Amino acid sequence: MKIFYFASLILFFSCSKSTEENCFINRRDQVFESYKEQRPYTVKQIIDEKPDYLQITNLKKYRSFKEDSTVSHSNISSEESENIFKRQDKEFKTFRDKFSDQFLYYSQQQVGNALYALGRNRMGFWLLKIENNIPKAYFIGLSFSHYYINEILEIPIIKDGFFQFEGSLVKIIKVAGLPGYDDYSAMEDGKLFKINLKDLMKDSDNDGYNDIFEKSFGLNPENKDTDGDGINDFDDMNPMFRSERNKFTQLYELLLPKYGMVDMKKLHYTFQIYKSDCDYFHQINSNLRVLFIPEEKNNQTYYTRITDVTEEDISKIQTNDQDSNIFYIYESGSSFTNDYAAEYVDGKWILKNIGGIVI
Ligand SMILES: [Ca+2]
Ligand SMILES: [Ca+2]
Ligand SMILES: [Ca+2]
Repeated sequence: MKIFYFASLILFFSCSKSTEENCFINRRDQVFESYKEQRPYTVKQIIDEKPDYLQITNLKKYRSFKEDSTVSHSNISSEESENIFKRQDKEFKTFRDKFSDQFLYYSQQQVGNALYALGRNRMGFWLLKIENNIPKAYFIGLSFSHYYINEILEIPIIKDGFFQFEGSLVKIIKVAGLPGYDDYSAMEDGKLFKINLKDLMKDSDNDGYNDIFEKSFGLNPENKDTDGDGINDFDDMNPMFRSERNKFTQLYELLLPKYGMVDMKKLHYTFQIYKSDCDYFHQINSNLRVLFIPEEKNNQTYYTRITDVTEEDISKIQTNDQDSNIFYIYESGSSFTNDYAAEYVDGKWILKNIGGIVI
């Protein structure tokens, strides 16, 4: 009895404290996460931790990473990227019509009634399929921190019930002092990767996202409606957490990126991903799809732990000792930070940009 009481007391304190701790910070404590060099995986580690559904064999003849990756993805000029989009528009018109510009498209193939392609976006690689005019995307769950898929594939991507592609095992080294710059190199070339289509397309709860996607990002593959708010994962703009409306959720909503006229509801495979344990942030009503990654590495999924999928962060909220209506908050990306003072007046936030850095 005593033990039970004690345990529940701890639980009570840890719960009631957590929103405070996870959302607010004292001004002097606010420091940038310092750069930590992470040691890249070895080939053995990649193979040991590879997903069960993935088969890897060695090829005798192959296109190397060096031959295939003539331009690095993170460092192309705007002119080059414009050319890529023009080429994409022409070659992959059917896919762009259905999926819009949610992906970069590679290697399409017609199989019976279905048209397939390999897609890549910020979150990772996908198998795309258009059948009877209906587009579907299946997340592959292979981190680009470990796997490189050739942009030019010389083999059919669909064969004998398998999705197959050639590529390399790679490593990414983040370069200190150059945010957003990744040094990307091959450890072993000449790999053939194969995934059974049945494993890849498995959608246990039939909500429109394959199991691999849901497991990779921490959604529930056995439940159509992970957060139980009555909106299925596929249609939910914030599928992990129930939305609430209060002062601080409103502050976080104000800091979300704006995409103007684009109807983000139609883009089911485009998510903004944030690393945060703050309940108020989790509870936002969002116009764009959001997913959250726990701050502690141990609580993250395997996929998000090894893959850099966050594009920007929004900080905890700093309080002001002198004025309880004024708060400070900042947003940061790989090459910028914006600092704001936020004042809550008559049920509304007034945001003032008070500084920032652009690199
Ligand atoms: Ca599902
Ligand atoms: Ca689900
Ligand atoms: Ca939901």
